[in-house]
Order: sequence, then structure tokens, then C-alpha cells
Amino acid sequence: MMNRWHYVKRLLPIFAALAILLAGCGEPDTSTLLPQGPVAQQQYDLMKLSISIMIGVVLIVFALAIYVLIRFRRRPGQTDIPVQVEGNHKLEILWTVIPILLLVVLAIPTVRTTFNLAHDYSKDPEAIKVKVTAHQFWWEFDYPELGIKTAQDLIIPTGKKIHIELVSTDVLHSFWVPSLGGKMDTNVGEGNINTMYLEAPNEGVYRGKCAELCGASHAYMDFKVRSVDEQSFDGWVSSMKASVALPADADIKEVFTKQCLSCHAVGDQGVQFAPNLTGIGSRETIAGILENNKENIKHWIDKPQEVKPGNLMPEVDLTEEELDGIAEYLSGLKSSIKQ
Ligand code: HEC
Ligand SMILES: [Cu+2]
Repeated sequence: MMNRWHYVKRLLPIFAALAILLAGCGEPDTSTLLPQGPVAQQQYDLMKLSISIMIGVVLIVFALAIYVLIRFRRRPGQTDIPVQVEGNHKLEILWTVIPILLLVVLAIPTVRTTFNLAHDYSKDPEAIKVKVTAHQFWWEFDYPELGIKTAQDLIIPTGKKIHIELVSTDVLHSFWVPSLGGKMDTNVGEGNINTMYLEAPNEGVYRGKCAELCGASHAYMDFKVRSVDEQSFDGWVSSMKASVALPADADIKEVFTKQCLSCHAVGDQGVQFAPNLTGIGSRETIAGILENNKENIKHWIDKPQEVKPGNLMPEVDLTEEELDGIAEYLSGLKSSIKQ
């Protein structure tokens, strides 16, 4: 008795640690277990079905095994070998047919859901089309029918189907918004486009992740889906299309145009190699991971490699004044969506 308690005492901290670990799986903006849209809901329903079947099988098999262990145990004084049974047609058919039936019960909804989720909304005039391009280590969101491009925060209207085309410019990444649906790989090459759809009935922010090890800063390749009502969405689209003024200060303007617009774009100026900076002042984050404030914008521009090792933004030589002026300008580039 003493001995057994000793073991329990040793195991308790392990169970406590596991409980704490599992308690982390409960945020509605990141959890597959708290689905926030019909795609995630269908995936969750499948998980529940297969886990229920598994639990049922485990319980029945364990109950039978425990019954047999106790019922047919060796009794005191028993020395003879029990009757040896070899083969029993009825039992063998029974334990072959039951798993087949269970697999059928599992297969029908799985196949049906798989086909449902593969539904193609690319021709649906009501659906919003988004081309998602994964880059080391950021996400580009292009709305070809609306003529706008953005990065890091995918803005969508509530209740609409979002038809998503996925590609990558460098290596394999994977697009995953746990509470809305996914995950789906992004392949290299236009001939190799994966498609999927998402839908968020409620307004909210849903965190997304790159789910495929893609390089040094893979763990920082975060993004967000933000669903807003349709009117706010339309307002956001027009604010993203409005023309954007360059920095008012002539020196800052020159540095910004030379050093930054060689990769970035604001409004219709610049190059689309790096994240489009239109509306960056209203984004939740800088580079997908830093809280959006002027200090962090400065920190990013000054030392991007410190924040995301291996990313493709070089450290640009700027004076403190230029750095400050550019950060000030960028935090003032607002879209109509507030944080
Ligand atoms: C050689 C191309 C290049 C140049 C030049 C460049 N950047 Fe970048 N920039 C990038 C890339 C690539 C990223 C995305 C990095 C990542 O998140 O992996 C980026 C990200 C950013 C971001 C974060 C964007 C977001 O969506 O959150 C800001 C802000 C930024 N750059 C500002 C600047 C400023 C200001 C300058 C000029 C001083 C500049 N960049 C010059 C390539 C460049
Ligand atoms: Cu990635």
C-alpha cells in the first residue's frame, strides 16, 4: 500500500503539468476545438465523431479484457492447463464485421465533408476572392476583383464565402486559421494552386499561423483574419484604394522613396516586392508579430533581422531623424478599420 502511494505521488506532477498544458487549448481565436465558422465546425464535427467511436471501442475492449482477466484467472491450487480453444467462426466473423461497420460509419461523413469543403466558389459572384501568397516570412493578400493588396491582416466581410487561392513565392508554407478552417499548403508555381474557402459568421479577429516549417523565422510567420460587417468592409476597400500622400517633409520623402519604395508600395506608388504598406497604421501588428506602435515600427525598420532572423528586409542605414520621421509617417497611414 505504501509503495503504491509512492508511485501516485511521483505521477501527480506529470498529470498536473499535462492539465496545465491542455488548458492552453481554449482560446476562441486560435482553437480548432472552439470553431468560429462553418468550415471549422464541419472539421470539428468529424473529429468528435471519430473520437467518440474510438472511445467506444476502447471502453468495450478494455471491459472485455478486464472481465476475462478476472473471470479466468488462475485459482489457488489449480495446476492443470485450461482447455485450449482454437478458432471460433462466430466470434471471428463478429470481430471482423464490427470494425468494417465502424469504418463505414466513419467513412460516409468524412467523404461527404471532404467534398463539401472542396466546393469551388471561384465563380460565385457573391463570394469574395482572395489570392494568398506566402513569402518567407509574411503573408500577402490580393483581392483581384477589388484591386487592392494588403499584408498580415486578412480583412473579410462577415457571412460571405471567401474563396481563397494559395501560392508561395519561395518554399512550401501552409495556411492555417485554426478557429475558421484550413490548413492548406501553399505550393510554388502558378500551375500548382490550392484552393479552399472560409466563412466567419461573427465579427472578430482570428489568429492564423504558417503550419509548415519554412525557415529560420517560421515560428514568427503569423497573420490574422479580421471579419467586419459588410458596410465596414466596403468602407475599408475604398480607404485602401484612396490615393496616399508621401511624407510631407522633403528629406523624409526622399529617403522613404529611395530606400523603402524600392521594395514596398503605398497607394499606387512603389514596388510590390514586399508588404504593401497602405493602411499599415491601422493594422494589429507590424510584420505580423510586433504590437503596432511607433516604437515597434522604429525597432522593426532599424533591426528587422533582430525581430525575424533571415527575413528579406535589409537593415537600411538611416539617421535617428529619418527613422523617426518615417515611423511617424507610417503610423499615420490609416485605413478605415480601427484596431
Ligand atoms: C530589399 C527590399 C526592402 C527594402 C529596401 C525595405 N524593405 Fe521593408 N520589408 C521587406 C520585406 C521582405 C518585408 C517582410 C518581412 C517579413 O515579415 O518577413 C518588409 C517588412 C516591412 C514592414 C512590416 C510590414 C507589415 O506588413 O507589417 C515595414 C513597416 C517595413 N518593411 C518598412 C520599411 C521601410 C520604412 C523601409 C525603408 C527604410 C523598408 N521597409 C525597406 C523588404 C524591404
Ligand atoms: Cu511559412
